[in-house]
Amino acid sequence: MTTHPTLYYVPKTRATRARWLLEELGAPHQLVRLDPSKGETKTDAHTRRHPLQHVPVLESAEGAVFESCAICLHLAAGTPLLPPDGSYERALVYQWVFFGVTEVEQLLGKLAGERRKEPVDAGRVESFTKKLARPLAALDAALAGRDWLVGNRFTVADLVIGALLTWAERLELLAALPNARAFSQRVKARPAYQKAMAD
Ligand SMILES: N[C@@H](CCC(=O)N[C@@H](CS)C(=O)NCC(=O)O)C(=O)O
Repeated sequence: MTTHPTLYYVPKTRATRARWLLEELGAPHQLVRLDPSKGETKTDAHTRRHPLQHVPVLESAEGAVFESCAICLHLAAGTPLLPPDGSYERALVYQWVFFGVTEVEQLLGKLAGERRKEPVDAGRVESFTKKLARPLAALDAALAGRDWLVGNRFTVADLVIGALLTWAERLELLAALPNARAFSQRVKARPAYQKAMAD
């Protein structure tokens, strides 16, 4: 009997990337939704899957893999969502994935955290907003005159950056960035994105 990989996830977190990618691929899989408020990410079983007790984790017969972008790049290998190994386009996919998680994601997380605090520290909010301006403008420029970031078809780069730019849009950071805004609309129109976000 073939066992399909299992994705352990929490809705509307970084696990959504892997959840969304599985929907894009139409790949057979099982989903296990964990509820952190019930301690379900802190169990011994989940700690064996992820040493930091985080999601997502993809588990297959060979073992568990964590880190959302590693899971996405692994699942996309050999599909149109990831250009051929060694190609320039593959390098550009890596470029945007790492750009997303190192230059954008950390700051978005800090800004979102600051905005949730009471009272809000306006100085810190402004500082994170300012730091985000350059990487977000760089993405806006990269998207000028094109629908997708690499090779003008949807790839893992668009999925990772799409998850971040839709988040940036919810934080109202795209007002002056029309290409990024239009990209965010294209991303949100994808049925696989909608399915992954509907949990
Ligand atoms: N760099 C990791 C981040 C994983 C992470 O921080 N996951 C958070 C959700 S965004 C989590 O598991 N939270 C649940 C918990 O802490 O119980 C990735 O991209 O997979």
